[in-house]
Amino acid sequence: MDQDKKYIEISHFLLKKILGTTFPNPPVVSLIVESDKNFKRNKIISFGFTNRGGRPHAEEMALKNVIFNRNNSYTLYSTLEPCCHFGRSESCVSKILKTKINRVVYSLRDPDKRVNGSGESLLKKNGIEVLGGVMNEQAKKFYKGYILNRKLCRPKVTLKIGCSLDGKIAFKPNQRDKITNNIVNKIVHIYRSEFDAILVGSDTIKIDNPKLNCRIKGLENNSPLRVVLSKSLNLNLNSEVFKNCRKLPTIIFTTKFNTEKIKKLSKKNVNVFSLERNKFKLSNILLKLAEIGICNILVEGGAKVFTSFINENLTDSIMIFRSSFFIGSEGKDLIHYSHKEVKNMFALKEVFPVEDNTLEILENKNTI
Ligand code: AOF
Ligand code: ZN
Repeated sequence: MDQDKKYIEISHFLLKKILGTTFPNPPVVSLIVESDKNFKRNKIISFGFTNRGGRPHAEEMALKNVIFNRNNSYTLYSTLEPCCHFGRSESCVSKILKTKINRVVYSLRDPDKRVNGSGESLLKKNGIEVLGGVMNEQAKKFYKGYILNRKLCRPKVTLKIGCSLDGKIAFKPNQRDKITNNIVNKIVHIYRSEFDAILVGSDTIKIDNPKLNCRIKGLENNSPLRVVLSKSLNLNLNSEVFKNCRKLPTIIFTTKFNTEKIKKLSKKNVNVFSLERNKFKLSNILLKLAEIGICNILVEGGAKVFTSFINENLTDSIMIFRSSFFIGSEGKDLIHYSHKEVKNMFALKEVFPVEDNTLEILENKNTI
């Protein structure tokens, strides 16, 4: 039906508003549309989002308080195939079947093994008309992190880089310099709110001492979980990132076990994951993060961490905020790539002006 695309488009528009707010579950938007028997008159009578913490699911929220009229038809639109597993509560399919919904239209088949087409089959078996895959390609863009989590057991990795016109990230090694403008700062904070986690290396903690939260008014509660990589655990316990860890979950990956430092960090509510030296690899770290439900992770530095993500081919997307001045050869380089394939790994997708700076968005040509 013509209107199916229209309502799925509206759901996608609303989906953008809840990205990064539903960890550890995927964000979903659901609409209920009431129609007369000929589908000539149609109106949205309810909508729902996946709530914070991932439950209740969007469909449950949308179905709440709907009053069904015997003479009308009801279509439930959803950005994701409704679930059919008994999870933390009753499944959405089971809830839908208890109502007068006649049709279900969704965008992306749920890649979670427990669903993956079974939601659709169960609805059909019970006499509901189902149309799946509407605007599937657009949905895939929103759900790329979720798809990677469920299919490759790793989150979608985005590098966020601030650099000079000639690609330097500081005027000299081991110092923090402001390179991009103030609007870039605000944009970065808005982006942070859409991610499940931010990751940095220990040098960034030592040199920049960042808070790694979202400080835009109204989005403070959307701050992502913070992840620090530190083999040696040689970190100052008074660093900003170790403040407020009760409210803002903070994880460290290290190769140290049972040290006094770990005890002190645990007291501050920092979660420390200790890995054997030979297991301290980005692939293992990403696997662990995927297991706890992280689908989208923003890597904010520094150069060593960027270099590893690029060289190990674990980067899906790069956001480069570039200033309009050169730093020159004495500046600190962004990345030291180690093999030829890296040269052609990324495609430039979009460029936006940000006053006198630019934002370039690149995507890995080979990720699913
Ligand atoms: C839906 N609507 O709004 C969401 C869905 O831990 P549970 O029991 O909440 O289940 C999580 C799974 O539910 C998740 O992996 C995905 O398959 C699905 N998410 N499904 O019908 C929603 N968030
Ligand atoms: Zn559900």
